[in-house]
Amino acid sequence: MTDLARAGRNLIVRCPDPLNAETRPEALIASFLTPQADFYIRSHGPTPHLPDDHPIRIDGLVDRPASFTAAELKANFPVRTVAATMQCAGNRRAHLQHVAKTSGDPWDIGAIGNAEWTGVALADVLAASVVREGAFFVGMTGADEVDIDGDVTRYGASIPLAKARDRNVLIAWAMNGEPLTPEHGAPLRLVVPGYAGVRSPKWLTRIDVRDRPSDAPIQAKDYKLFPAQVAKDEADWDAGLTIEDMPVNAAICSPIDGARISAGHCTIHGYAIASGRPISRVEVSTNDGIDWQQADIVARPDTPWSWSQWSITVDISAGRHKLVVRAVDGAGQMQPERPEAVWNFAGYLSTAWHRLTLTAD
Ligand SMILES: Nc1nc2c(c(=O)[nH]1)N[C@H]1C(S)=C(S)[C@@H](COP(=O)(O)O)O[C@H]1N2
Ligand SMILES: [Mo]
Repeated sequence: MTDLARAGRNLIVRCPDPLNAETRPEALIASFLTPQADFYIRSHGPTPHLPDDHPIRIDGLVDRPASFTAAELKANFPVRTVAATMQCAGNRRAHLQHVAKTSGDPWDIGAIGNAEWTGVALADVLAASVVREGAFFVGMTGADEVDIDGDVTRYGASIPLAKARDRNVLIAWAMNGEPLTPEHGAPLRLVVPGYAGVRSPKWLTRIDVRDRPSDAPIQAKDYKLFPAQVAKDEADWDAGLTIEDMPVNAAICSPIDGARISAGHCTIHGYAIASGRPISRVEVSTNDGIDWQQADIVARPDTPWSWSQWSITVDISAGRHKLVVRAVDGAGQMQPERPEAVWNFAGYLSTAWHRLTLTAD
C-alpha cells in the first residue's frame, strides 16, 4: 500500500505528494483526543521511513554533545505525557483564499488535532548536555528533504531556548499511547505545545543549541507573518513575524457548510483554541452575527495546551441561515470579525469568525 492509501484513508487529501491531508470535521469533535489515524498530516517532502533506533544527535553550544535512540532516551530520562493540540499555521487558510489568492494548500478547519504525547522533556536532555553561556535558540533538523522555493535542504526549524526549557516541550515517540506512525514523525519528533506545528519537527535527526535562529529556509524564509500590503516577492524576511504562539481561533465542525437540515432543534458542535491560554467563552450566532448565544464548553482541558470542544442547541426556522462562531480567550481577546483584516500572502493565522451557510426545510 502506498503512504497515501495507508495514511490518508480517513483524511481529506489536499495534496497527495507531499502528503497533506486534513481531519474530517466529524472526527474533530468525535473525541477529545484525535486518534492518530484521523490526525491531519502536513509534510513538506516525502515521508522518510526510519528504523526504530534512528538516533538524534545533540550538539552546538553544549559542553557534552551526545546521541540517543528512543530506547536510550526512555532509559536515561523521566518519561512524560503531555496533552497538546497540534495546529498548522495554515489551518483555515481556505477562508483567507476567499478574500484573495494566497500560497499554500487550501486547508479548511481540519489542519488541527489534539493528542497525548509521550516522550522525554527536551529540557532534561538539554540539561544533561550542559548548555553554554550565549545560547538563545534550539535548532532541530529532520531527516526529510524539502524544497522551499527551489532551495532543497533538510527540514530545519528552531525555538527560543526559554521555550525549549519549558518541561512540556517533548521529544516524543508516541501519541495517544501508540508509537508514532511514519507520517507523524517516527521514531522521534518534537512537540512544542502552543506553537504552530512548523516548530515541531518530525523525523528528528539533530538538535543543535545556537546563538541565533535556525538558518534553514523553513525558519528563515517561510512561516512568517506579513501585513496585507506586502507581496511575497518583495518580503523582507528578517522583518516578518516568526510564527510561534498561535492566536485564539474557533470553528464549527457540525453541521458543515452547505448542510441541509430539518427545521427545529439543531445542535452545533466545534472546537476553540487559544494556545497557552484557556478559552473563556464561545459564542454562536444563527443570523450572521447580529444576535449571539453562549455555547457550552463540553470538554475543557486541564492543561493550557489542548483545545476546548463546545456545543449549543438552537432553534432553526425554515430557510437559509448564516451560522457564525467566535471565541474569547483568557486574556479577553476575541477573534477578528472579517478575514480581510488578517489576510496575508501566505495565508497564515486565519482566525476570523468562522461562518457557514445552512438551509433548513
Ligand atoms: N521534518 C518535518 N517536520 C515537520 C514538518 C515537515 O514537513 N517535516 N511539517 C511541520 C508542520 S508545518 C506541521 S503543521 C506539523 C504537522 O504534524 P503532523 O503531520 O504530525 O500533523 O509537522 C511539522 N513538522
Ligand atoms: Mo504547518
